[in-house]
Amino acid sequence: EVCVEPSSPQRLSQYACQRRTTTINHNKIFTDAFEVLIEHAEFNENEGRCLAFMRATSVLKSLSGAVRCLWDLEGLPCLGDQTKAVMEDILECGKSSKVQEILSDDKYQALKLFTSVFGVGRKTAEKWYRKGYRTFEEVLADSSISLNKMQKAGFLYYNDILKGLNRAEADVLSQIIEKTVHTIVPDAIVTLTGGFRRGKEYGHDVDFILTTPEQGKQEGLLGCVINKLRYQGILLYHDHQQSTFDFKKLPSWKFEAMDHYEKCFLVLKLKSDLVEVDTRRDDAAERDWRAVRVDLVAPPISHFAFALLGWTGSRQFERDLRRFARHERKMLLDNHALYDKTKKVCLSAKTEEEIFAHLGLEYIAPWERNA
Ligand code: DGT
Ligand code: MG
Repeated sequence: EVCVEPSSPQRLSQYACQRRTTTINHNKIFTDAFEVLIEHAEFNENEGRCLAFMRATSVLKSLSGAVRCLWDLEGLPCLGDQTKAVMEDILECGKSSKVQEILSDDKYQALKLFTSVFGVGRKTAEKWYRKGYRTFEEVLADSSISLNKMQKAGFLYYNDILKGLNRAEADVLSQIIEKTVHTIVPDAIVTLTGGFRRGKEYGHDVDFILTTPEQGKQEGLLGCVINKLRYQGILLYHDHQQSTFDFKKLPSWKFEAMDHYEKCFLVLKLKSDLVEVDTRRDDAAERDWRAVRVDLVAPPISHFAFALLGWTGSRQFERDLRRFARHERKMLLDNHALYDKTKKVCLSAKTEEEIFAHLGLEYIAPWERNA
């Protein structure tokens, strides 16, 4: 039985930026398993294994049907012996013994729990694990541990933030942010980005890009937005990072580093009278709001297209765009610019379409970037 389009395997590119991947995933049973293996490899700093499973996950997400047998994988890129062994296990027993082993591993469970707190990264989680802690109660009871501002907010609003948001809630937030921004700069451009721009139904946060038609006028905008949100009584947490952007610097092809635009990471109150917000919590506290995570990024208009392409994701799509640019085109791409190493020039762009064209890539729409 052929379950994957017969002609597609041979033509499928190894680069996610040459595939169209919607939010419909026919191979969730495999990709969910791989995501555990990816996280486990991340915790153990096994970069190679991590990358191998991320690429395999991305290929499976792009398929137009479910994989029913190993024969279906013939000719597909990025699927090595390791990934095939896990898939074989799942095809035969409905689950992977390797994944089951990780899920019941004490260290994996602790790191997974600790890194689910906003502001807690792998290193901090590892430190707490080494101290012998396995629960939040144990961490919070240790007076020698000093939490930073972000982690304090992370614990305070843990249940709310963990829940994330749906599309309707993201739309309400869009209206709030737009209204607030427009009282400061009436012609400012507010663009929803991240997972919701890719058509996802749920997200862990809502991401926006703010810019102004007049070059440079976006400077100072975020500070004003933060003040207005505070005045509205909906600002629960903010981390405002100033721009460290240098127009003369060449793009960095490394993905993991944050970009240099002015940005802020926020926790806002989403009121339930605005939308049917689910405010139920474990502690059953009576309140009419829920805490949600919002990111705002403010690039100058000259760099808007690069910022938008970079923040729309998915992360794997971004990684492969950069890898494709470097290996196939001798170009350096990041959230700020595209540099042609052969011609020794930066290629400017007003739209995402122009960036794809510079790279000699077919345009891939945001909802097809769920790689
Ligand atoms: P989610 O989890 O539903 O919010 O999903 P996304 O795709 O919205 O993920 P998010 O909000 O973490 O990030 C949105 C995009 O922004 C992501 O696809 C790539 C970009 N981005 C976020 N963090 C970083 C980073 O540390 N470095 C770089 N280069 N890009 C990032
Ligand atoms: Mg997001």
